[in-house]
Amino acid sequence: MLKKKDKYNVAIMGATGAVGAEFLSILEERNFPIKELKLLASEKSKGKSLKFKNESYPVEILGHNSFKGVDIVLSSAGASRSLEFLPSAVKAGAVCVDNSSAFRMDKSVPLVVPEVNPHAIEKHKGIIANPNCSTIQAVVALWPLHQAAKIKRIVFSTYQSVSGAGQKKILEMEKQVDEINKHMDNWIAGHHNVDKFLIKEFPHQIAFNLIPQIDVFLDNAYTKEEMKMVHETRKIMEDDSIKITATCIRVPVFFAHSESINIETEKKLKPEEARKILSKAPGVIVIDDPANQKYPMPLDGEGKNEVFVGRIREDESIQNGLNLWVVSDNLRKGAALNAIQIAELLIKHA
Ligand code: NAP
Ligand code: 3JM
Repeated sequence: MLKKKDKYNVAIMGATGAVGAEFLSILEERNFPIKELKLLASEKSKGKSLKFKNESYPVEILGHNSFKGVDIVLSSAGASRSLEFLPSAVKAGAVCVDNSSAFRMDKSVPLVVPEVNPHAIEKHKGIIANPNCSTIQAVVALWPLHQAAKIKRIVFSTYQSVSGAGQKKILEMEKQVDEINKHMDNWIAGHHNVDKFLIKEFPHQIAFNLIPQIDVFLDNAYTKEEMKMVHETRKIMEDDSIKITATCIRVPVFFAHSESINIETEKKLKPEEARKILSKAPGVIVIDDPANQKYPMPLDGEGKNEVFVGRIREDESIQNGLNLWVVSDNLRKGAALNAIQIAELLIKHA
């Protein structure tokens, strides 16, 4: 349990990563009540320091003894590091908000999106899980519609940016684009493949391509990312009866994930009603003016905190169906911002 204080000792696990950078930027932006800030990463970051509020903070190597005196841990150093180190943080008395998939489906761990199920944090035993980036932006948009018309079935198709896979993947796409730009005069089919040595992080070339695989394949032929969306959505919306299927695609976009979402509802919901509900929903901005070619795009979502929804229209193939297009910055609402909002809820309830 977090004890009420004016300011808190905060540790960031994975501070040097893509999510870590957003943690620092959002903590500063929201003037989070920090007393002491501890930045944790791997051996590789030994000697590095990072800026926070114009001050330089040294990066420390993560260990089981890193958590003495820490009140809140914001963790984004991968699932295996969360499994290994968060129990030590809890033992030391810290409350942890974990960005990885390690504990999300654990029945004793709340999985929280503050706009949807803030009450769930109350039952925490030291760890609160932050959902997957694609799940977060989806449920922020779907929850108000579920409350109005009860969603029976969801079909997710995602278009996920490379930043969702970490800094090395961002750099890999940059290098591949650079390489292809060298041969810009050769705009004929068959000339847009990069050398094999430029493909290390993703299973295939990502520049000027799409990869229909995010995370590993499971026995049911879905990827783990796809099944994360299925299970996490049901847990957050507290409704195991919703039928869900997902296809997750990596696209050559640097920041912000986009999703085409098809829903079937119990009650009829007209597109104009859905638009009205969503325009009042917390954390949502509706951009839906097809006559003027206005709809959300990843470049609009980049660096923003909201979930943008557009292309709201009837699914004419069924009785009660809607299609939506949902865009959000995967490193902000999809990761760091949601985790910080959870920490703010913890403080409010302390
Ligand atoms: P990233 O850019 O690759 O950064 C990884 C971070 O983890 C770095 O700070 C790295 O430190 C640190 N790290 C790696 N191995 C470590 C070790 N053995 N000990 C201590 N620190 C270690 O990845 P990212 O995009 O920031 O994502 C980090 C994690 O956050 C992901 O693996 C995932 O679990 C989670 N994530 C969640 C969401 C979400 O949807 N909620 C979105 C993205 C990521 P060094 O720099 O020292 O190597
Ligand atoms: C997003 O080290 C790991 O296994 C992390 C893999 C990962 C995850 C995850 O499973 O935690 C990379 C990117 C996620 C996530 O949010 O689920």
